Amino acid sequence: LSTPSRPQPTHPLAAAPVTAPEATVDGFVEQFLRNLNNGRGVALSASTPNDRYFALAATVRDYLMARWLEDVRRQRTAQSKGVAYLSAEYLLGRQLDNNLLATGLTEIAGEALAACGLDIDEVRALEIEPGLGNGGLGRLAACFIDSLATMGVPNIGYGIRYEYGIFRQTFVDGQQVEQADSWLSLGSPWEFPHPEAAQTISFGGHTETYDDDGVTRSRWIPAWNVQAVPHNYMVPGYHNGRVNTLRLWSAQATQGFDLRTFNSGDYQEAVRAQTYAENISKVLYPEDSTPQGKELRLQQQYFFVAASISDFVNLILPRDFDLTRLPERVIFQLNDTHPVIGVPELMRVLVDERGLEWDAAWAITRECFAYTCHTLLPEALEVWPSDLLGRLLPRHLEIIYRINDEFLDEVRERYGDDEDRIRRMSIIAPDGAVRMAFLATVAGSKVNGVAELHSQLLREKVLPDFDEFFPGKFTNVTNGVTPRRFVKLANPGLSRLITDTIGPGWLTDLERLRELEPFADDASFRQAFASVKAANKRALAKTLHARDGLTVDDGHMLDVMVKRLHEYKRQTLKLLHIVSQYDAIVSGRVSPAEVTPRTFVFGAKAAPGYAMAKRIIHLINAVGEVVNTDPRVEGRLAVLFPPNYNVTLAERVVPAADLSEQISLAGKEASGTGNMKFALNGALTIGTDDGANVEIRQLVGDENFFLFGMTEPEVATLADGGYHPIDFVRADENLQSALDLISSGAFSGGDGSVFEPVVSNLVHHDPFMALADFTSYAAAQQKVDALYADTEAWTRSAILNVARSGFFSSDRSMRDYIDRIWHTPPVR
Ligand code: F58
Repeated sequence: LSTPSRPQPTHPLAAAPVTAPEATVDGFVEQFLRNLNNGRGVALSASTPNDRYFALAATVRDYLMARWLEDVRRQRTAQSKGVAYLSAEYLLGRQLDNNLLATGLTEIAGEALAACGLDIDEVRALEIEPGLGNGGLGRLAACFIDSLATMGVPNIGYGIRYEYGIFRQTFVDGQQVEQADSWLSLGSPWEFPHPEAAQTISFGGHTETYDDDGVTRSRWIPAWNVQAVPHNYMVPGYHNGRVNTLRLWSAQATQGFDLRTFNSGDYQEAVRAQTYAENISKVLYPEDSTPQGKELRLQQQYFFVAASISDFVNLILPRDFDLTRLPERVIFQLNDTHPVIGVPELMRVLVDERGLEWDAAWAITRECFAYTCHTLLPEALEVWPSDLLGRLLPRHLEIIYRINDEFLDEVRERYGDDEDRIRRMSIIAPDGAVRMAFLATVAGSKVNGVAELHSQLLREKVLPDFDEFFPGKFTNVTNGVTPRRFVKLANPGLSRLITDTIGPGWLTDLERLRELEPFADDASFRQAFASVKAANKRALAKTLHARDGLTVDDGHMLDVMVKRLHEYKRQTLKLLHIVSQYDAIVSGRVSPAEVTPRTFVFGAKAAPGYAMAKRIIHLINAVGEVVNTDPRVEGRLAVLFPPNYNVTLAERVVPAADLSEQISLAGKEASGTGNMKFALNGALTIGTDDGANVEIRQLVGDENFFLFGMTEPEVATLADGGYHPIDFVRADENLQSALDLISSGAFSGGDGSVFEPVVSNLVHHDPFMALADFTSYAAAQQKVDALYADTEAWTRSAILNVARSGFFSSDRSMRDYIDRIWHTPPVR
């Protein structure tokens, strides 16, 4: 059948390429007003702030549109390999400023709005950031897609359009209370929904075999399905005219599904079914570091992965594409184990739907996936009970069993009947659960950790059998952060100073920051650098005052710990040190005048079900309340804990910080990425030899980094010999006294029982050895004070941190992925 031919366009405009509005103030004003009038249906004089924000966003979109359409076209016609990044989380942050920056229209937009009698700062303040991620893993995905667009690498990011992102955190009496994050309530100007292009995603049911011309084949007879509606977002490169796509899927009930029930008269049942389907993309799981073994989560994972694979294979590739050549066209990068169900899904598509032989399909699949691991905590490795998998995805479970059988045959061939090893390496655990990290490792062409130390420990401690079995499969790619958002946008003052000093170009070639090194010895540069830092502190003070009514004192060192609240990250270690300093003052051991004035800033969300983490938040707030108001402190110490730490706040806090706290127990933090942002913005790090701290210290130099604590092998030795935290309490009277002060009820109105669970957990268990590292931490903090007292020396170190941190650009991470894992064409 040939499709009936359509009449060809005759109007010259219909055939002309799409063009952008004129990049002038007049052009911008005209487009802005058109969007306000035609897009929002209001006159400027009658517009609300939200109307103006939407019209401004639409205008920026209009400038990007021609490039986007061109890149989408290019991607479809390209013969070369692209990257499909599969991630359950994207912590994007605000879009407006980033997209203005990418187009180079920041100044024009400001002038255009001013010419309309509007203040662009007021308009931009209305944007609600899409918090579609928990923390580092989600933010990393956002940095990576920014870098790929900036480097001109064809990429599509796939994920879930959660209706509710990470919860909004408030404090009530110092305790965390979660509120729903209805980020879409006023609409979302950056997305392009395409309900007409929805994919049908199936679940449940059973499998059966059938005879296909003498060959026995399997097929899946699902029980129910939902629609996956794509929402497209532009991902513009910086000043390069490229725009990639982020495609987030939203779940919608299939019409036929509820209509059947409705026709049979059960309206409520029909609505219930619809709600059930749409729940899939309703809310982001707020767990960090440990996964939730919930059915809905598995539904989410399969939902977005199946939609994404189908999108790529059935829609992006030409219809007649020979799938044996799929590895020449795509690499599916698995952002942790959340998308690993994509492995059996691609097998199902190739074997059941496209009729390929199993072996051929497996060869293709193994080339098309690569897996990034982001953790070292054993409890964080995802497993799915086989009964759950069998109920929700019966065909996938069969496929996983066969993958495992064939893999274990290979293991037997190599090692004989080493049953111990076979049990250790089986994708199916003894209790029948499916170990997703093992499946990813067996299927992936490459497996990478996210910092040198992490990759080493991954090979040696988490997956040693697999490292031995698959030589060359394991590699490292150290994380990075995008300098566009975290230097240029977040720190315009520093960016200007850098450009004035070394010229432009560093923002896409961050190693060029090295050229700043000689200026560390230039007094006038140091002066300029220090005044940028001071201005950033004032800006943060203004933000915190307006946002939360908090006060930041002038002249204080800003000592910052912002990250998810988790015991392994050891916010308690920092808190114990604050308490011990307070204790030293109120007990008269030191006079306030001897204490370096410091403001401690915390930012942290606790997983709603993580009771200990929530108690620690409560304790931080309680300590803050006492320390901040005790006249004996004479204002030398202050503890600030602005609620709801998010990307938007990070962009304010990071450039203002003097000291960056990266104090996890060695061997627990896979990489960290906040650590990189701080170093790039001229904060000095106090940190353990953990994650990417190791590489930061190597690059910036020991003398510009405050190292403390046990190394990973020392941690292992202490654990092996039996760790008794009480021994460390007895050995350090400051520590003992700080713990006693908490136990006495000094921070809980005299009631020592309130924080007893925190204290006793530390003294009796201390699973992350905070007490063992306390003495060393306190000593390192004294060195901090000493250096800070020498302003010139401190500033010199801060400058060297900036100059030597260019390695931590996510552009470099992307180059490493390309060279070591993706083997996509070289970047032009
Ligand atoms: C983080 N993982 C690591 N997981 O903890 C951090 O060291 C690393 O820098 C970062 O990834 C990027 O590589 C992380 O953020 C999660 O948030 C998962 C969310 C879903 C459940 C399991 C944890």
